[in-house]
Amino acid sequence: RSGPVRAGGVALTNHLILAAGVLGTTGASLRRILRSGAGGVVTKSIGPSPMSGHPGPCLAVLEDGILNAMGLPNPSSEFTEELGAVAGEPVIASIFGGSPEEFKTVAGWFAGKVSGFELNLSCPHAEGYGAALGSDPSLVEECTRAVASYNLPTWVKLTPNVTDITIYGRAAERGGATALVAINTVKAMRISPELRRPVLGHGYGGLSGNAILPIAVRCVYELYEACSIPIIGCGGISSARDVLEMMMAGATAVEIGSAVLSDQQIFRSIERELYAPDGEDPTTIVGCAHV
Ligand code: RRO
Repeated sequence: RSGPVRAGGVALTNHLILAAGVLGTTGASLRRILRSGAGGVVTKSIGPSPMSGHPGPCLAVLEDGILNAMGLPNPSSEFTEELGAVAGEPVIASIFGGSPEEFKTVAGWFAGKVSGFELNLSCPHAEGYGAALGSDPSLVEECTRAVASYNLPTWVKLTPNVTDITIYGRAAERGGATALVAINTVKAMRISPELRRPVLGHGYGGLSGNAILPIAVRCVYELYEACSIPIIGCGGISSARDVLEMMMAGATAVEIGSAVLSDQQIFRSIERELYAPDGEDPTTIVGCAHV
């Protein structure tokens, strides 16, 4: 089955969403992922002015995950031109800024063109953006309030790189968030002994993929216990079993990122397994998520 699903005010065609940053830089790639079985898609994060990203290498494939320090590369307001290709589809704009005012400006470019917003308050390697704001509860609340003023679905993506993620979940909830997304990447580093330097040009970066699934499940569970808005689980999901695990932790829907890079048909295969004709609806099996 892939019927209508609601998550944090957004109407999706199933519970499986493309995570921000992965293949979300053009309208054509977003449309291709929607056609390949995704119930919704999140764009690459867009900010107040164009950025070219950090010096390379920006991405390293590890045994159990991916380490990146892309550096928020994005074309800023010009990206809205890509949205014609996915008009009327479940598209969520990932946005970032350095202040509540900048968040509001960027959200304004997308209002009326997307199904909702996902505030990126969680990039681990973005000076002045991302987790720099997302680890200050009052800034989380103010940025959320600025974007929620458009009265569109407003999801807030949280960083795991804090001692108590529930403080930030509750701050976003106070600011008017309609859902929490947990988690962004885990701050991490690898060094090449042969090259005698970090594998990434930036030094440290953000870890995604299978290695971070247990951290993401723990964060979703803690947020589910502490907050009353829906939670979108994100981090290391690559199978229908992982989706069910996230739902048992309290997720209403899930986002899939790294796994899409090695298998562009992953949405279709997870969808087939999750909604097998002889299987039960996963939400009724789990039956615990906030709606
Ligand atoms: O572009 C990036 O370097 C990046 C972002 Br905006 C983010 O939110 N998380 C991440 O791991 N990388």
